[in-house]
Parts: sequence; structure tokens; C-alpha cells
Amino acid sequence: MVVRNSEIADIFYELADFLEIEAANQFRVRAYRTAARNIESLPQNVAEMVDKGEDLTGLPGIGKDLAAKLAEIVKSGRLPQLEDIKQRLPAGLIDLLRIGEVGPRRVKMLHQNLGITGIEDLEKAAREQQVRKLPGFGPKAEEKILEQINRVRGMSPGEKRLRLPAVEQIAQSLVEVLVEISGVKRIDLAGSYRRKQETVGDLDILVACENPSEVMDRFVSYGGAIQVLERGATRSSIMLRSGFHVDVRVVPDESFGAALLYFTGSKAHSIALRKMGMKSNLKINEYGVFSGGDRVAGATEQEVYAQVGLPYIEPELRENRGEIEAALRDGLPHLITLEDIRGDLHIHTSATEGRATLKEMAVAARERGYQYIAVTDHSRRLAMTRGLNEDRLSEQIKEIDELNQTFSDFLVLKGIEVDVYEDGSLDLSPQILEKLDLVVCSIHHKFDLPGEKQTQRIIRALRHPYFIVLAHPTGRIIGEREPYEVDMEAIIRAARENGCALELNSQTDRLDLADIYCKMAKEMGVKIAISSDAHSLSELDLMRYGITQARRGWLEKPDVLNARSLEEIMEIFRQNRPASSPARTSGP
Ligand code: DGT
Ligand code: CA
Ligand code: CA
Ligand code: ZN
Repeated sequence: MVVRNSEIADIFYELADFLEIEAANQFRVRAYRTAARNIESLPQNVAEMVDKGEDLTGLPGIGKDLAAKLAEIVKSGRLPQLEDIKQRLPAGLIDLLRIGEVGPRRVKMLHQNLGITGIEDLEKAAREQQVRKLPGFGPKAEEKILEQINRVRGMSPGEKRLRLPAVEQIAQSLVEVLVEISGVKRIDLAGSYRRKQETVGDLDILVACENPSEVMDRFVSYGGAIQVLERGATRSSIMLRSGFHVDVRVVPDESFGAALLYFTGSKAHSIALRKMGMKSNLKINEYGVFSGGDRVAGATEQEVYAQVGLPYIEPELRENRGEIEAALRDGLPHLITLEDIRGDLHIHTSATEGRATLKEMAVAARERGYQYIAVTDHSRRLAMTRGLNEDRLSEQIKEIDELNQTFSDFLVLKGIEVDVYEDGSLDLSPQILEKLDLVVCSIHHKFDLPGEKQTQRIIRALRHPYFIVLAHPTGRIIGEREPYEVDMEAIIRAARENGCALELNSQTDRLDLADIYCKMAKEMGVKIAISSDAHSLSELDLMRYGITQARRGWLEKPDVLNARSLEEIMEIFRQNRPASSPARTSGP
């Protein structure tokens, strides 16, 4: 069986986590994470490259040492180094990583400061309020840890939540198999995947087919399965190599909509619907809507919603966070779509960490139908990425002016992703920032300042006259790094007072701002920039994950900065500048 890129990436991610817990060199930890991320987003299959004897050191972030490790994984399916480190570390420490609130950095701290070696220890320490005393934790984190411990206890061993692109790959290959079966009329992906939750616990697939037994046979003999967990007449479950589970259910046509609604969830949304049904003496379940003994609806989701007097509700909204109340008063949001996006306000070029040149990025963005992109390379403090100093930024500005001469229907905006220091000051002088159209600010060090200090740091930066967008506002890396301990409401308020926007970073390990904060920002009148933070041409397409996260956050076209036309956005930037300083790039 061919090893998938996502499986290789998982091994590297895991190794990076364990190395970090062991307090290994940060550079090595980062090298494995970067490699994992690159491998995940590669168009070609690494295992096939190894089989063909191709040179892996040509891949981004892969040197000789990592290339040898890749070959080892492809050939044996294992990495001895990972197995060794698993032997060395107390087994319980590894379990701690399954707690959403706890990444490797926190595991290390819990172990070193409180002697915690497993979930039992952690629970005890949290109940005794010892955890909140550690730097970067606090009472809220402690509470969430206790919640998460309960969740983890209900999980089967080896269960691991995957991010959307990995699940997408899995779904695609399974659908390819299922669609070949004769009599299959319809295949739908349900569950948290359809709701586009940032991580997915297991994949739920619904199939409409006249031959349920053939669907079951084909599914349980799927090549990627290492174990059949259940084989029934109309439902089966398998476990993939990564430990990820997939459920398939065959459903009759007349109840397909009811089943899709039920298995899309969320559970809280379905329960709320069921309660509404009960008030009108309707029974709603996965088979349909029943009045007395009669089925009155079930073939489509619309039909089921209509029975309780509701319009169709988009899957991303189905979390019982007010969507039913909004639907009842005809106040559902018109959710943003990818087609609404006119440009990208955060991308990197080969001047710093990016892999493509300024021109290549611009051409690729234009090909995607955008009117503009803002080039926002790193500033000098990030020496590791060859961050730009004043001189190099001036050169880039000149280069952009020249490039813009070649376009008549597209504009490259001059920007920077400037680092914010611990005291809230910016890494470049106002004299150079003044020459830019767009200043994006972000934090790349001192992630674990106490909440009050971190909040003040960001608010001070937001007050800077040239600040426009706060990039990846909470700094989280899903499953790896916890969000900063900040007061988001205070930050959003400060953004509003200073005419700033917050970014929704589309990198799938960030998806930062999270959905609930997108909604909070919208309600408080702060705009969101949905940005790809692309480091390569193909990463421009990450935008679609930002869009689904934005939809989960109820965002509509007017809430999104880069859904504005070039003229509108230039006007917004102009208004944001001190009166003495005109915008720098003029339209095509
Ligand atoms: P996941 O897999 O943890 O990312 O999240 P989901 O939402 O995909 O949850 P899952 O796979 O356990 O179940 C799929 C859907 O099935 C869920 O969203 C709603 C529905 N469901 C599961 N269990 C129940 C239940 O006890 N009651 C109701 N009303 N619905 C349920
Ligand atoms: Ca699921
Ligand atoms: Ca499931
Ligand atoms: Zn960036």
C-alpha cells in the first residue's frame, strides 16, 4: 500500500512534539514541523518519488538527513527515531498531547514544574488549582483542561483529530472507491467535516444505494484500512493507518435528507430541532419527520427544516449558537463565499520565507481572478526568514512599482508583516512604514507573556498610526501551540477604536481568528481580512479554508476587508493613514 503524504507528515509532527517535550534544540523541532507542513501540501506523492528513485532533497525544507528519513518511512512504514523517543518518554506524557488545550510546550512545563507524568496527575493538579499558577495558564486554561480531560476519557485510544486537508484527501480516495459501485446514486460527507470544523474526529459518509451489501463489502476491504471496527448490513466502520476512523452508512432515498441532517449535526443543533418538532407533535429522527405514524418529510434537508418552519441552514452554522433563533426571525447571515474575495492581503515572496518570486506570486494571484495582492514579507527581527530591513524593503518597493507598470487590471500593494516587540513597538521605523499601503503586524516571539501584558502589547501596537491588520491574532497553532492568554474583547475594542482589522489566517494549522472570535468581531463592528499567508503559489489556494472558517464565524461580504474592490480598499487604507501621508500606490 502506498504511504500517503499526510501519514508521513503525521510521523514528523509527532516526532517534533516529542522532541519539544524532551527540550530538544528548537531548530530541530522546527525543521521537522516545517518539513511536515511542506509534505502535506505537496502535489506529488513522496512514496512514489522514493519508488522511482527520485531525489527528495529537491523538495522544500528537505535536506539529506530528512530525505533519508523519508525513504525509511516509505520503505518500512516506520521511523526508528520516533519509536526510540516514545520508549524514552513516560508514556503518560504522550497522552497529555491528546488534550486540546495542551501542546508540547505546556507538557514540558507541567512535567518540569509540577512533576506531572500523565492525565491522572494533571487532573489532580488542576483540581487543586496548581495548574493556573504556571506561567501562561491561568484559571480559564485550567477549567478548559478539566473539560478536555473528560472529553479525552471518552475517546478511544489512538483517536486523533485531523485537520481539514488531511480529511479531504481521505474522503477523496474513499469517494473514488464508493462511486464505482453499481447502484450508487449519491454520496455525501457529513459530520464535523461537512460543518468544516477546524479538526475532524472521524469521517461520516452517507451513501444512497440499492445494494447496501456491496457498499459494505467494498468499504471494509478498502486498501487504506488496517482494521474493520464494525461490519453491519447498512453501516460499517474502519480504522485507517493513522488511527483515524471512517463510518459509512447506506440510507434509503426517502430518508436521505433526514439522515444527512442528523449525521451532519452538530448534535446540539439536531437536538434543538427535535425539541422544536416536539412542540408541534412531530417526531424528528434520522429516518424522517413523523406525524402520528406518518412520514411527512425526509427526502431532503429543506423538507425537514420546513416542517418546523425554518429555512435551510448552512452546515457551517449548525452549532446551536443562535442560528435557529436567527432563522426564525429571518435573520440568517448571507455567508461569504470564495467568489466574493477580490484580493489577498498577506503573502510572502522569495525575498524572505516564500518560495516564489514577487512576479510569480502576482501573476498567480491575478490568474485566480483577484484585483490585488499585498506583498507582506517579514521584517528584519525574523532573521531566520531573512526578514527585510529598511534598505531591502525600499528595494522591494521599487520592484513593485516596476512590476505594476506591466499590469492594467491588477495591482500589487506594498506591505509588510512587521514584528511587534514585547513593548508593543514595531520592528521598522515610521519613515519606511509610511511608504507602504498596508502594514500587517504580528507577534513571532514571547508567546507566553502573562495575559494582561500580552493584551497591552497588542493594544499598544494597534495604536500605531500605520497599523492596519493584526495577523494571526491569537498565535495558536492547532494541536501544537496554545493561543496567547489575551483578552480578545479588549483587543477587538482597540481594533475598532483605531480603525484596524483582524486577520483570519487561512493556513490550516492556524485558522486564526477562530470562529467564535470572528463572530465577536463582526458583532463589535471590526472587519476581518481573510488571508492566505501563502509561502508558495499553491498556498494561495488555502484561501478556501479561511472562507469556511469565516462562514463558521457568520461572516458576510460586508464584514470582510478583502471582499472590497481595489478602489474601496485603497480608500479604506487612505482613511487609516495620518492626514499628512498620502497612499503610496495608485490604481491601474
Ligand atoms: P467529530 O467526528 O468528533 O469531529 O464530530 P462529529 O460532529 O462528526 O460527531 P460524530 O462523528 O460523533 O457524529 C456525527 C454526527 O452524528 C453528529 O454531528 C451528530 C450525529 N450524532 C451522533 N451522536 C448523536 C446523538 O447522540 N444524538 C444526536 N442527535 N445526534 C448524534
Ligand atoms: Ca465525525
Ligand atoms: Ca462518526
Ligand atoms: Zn506571514
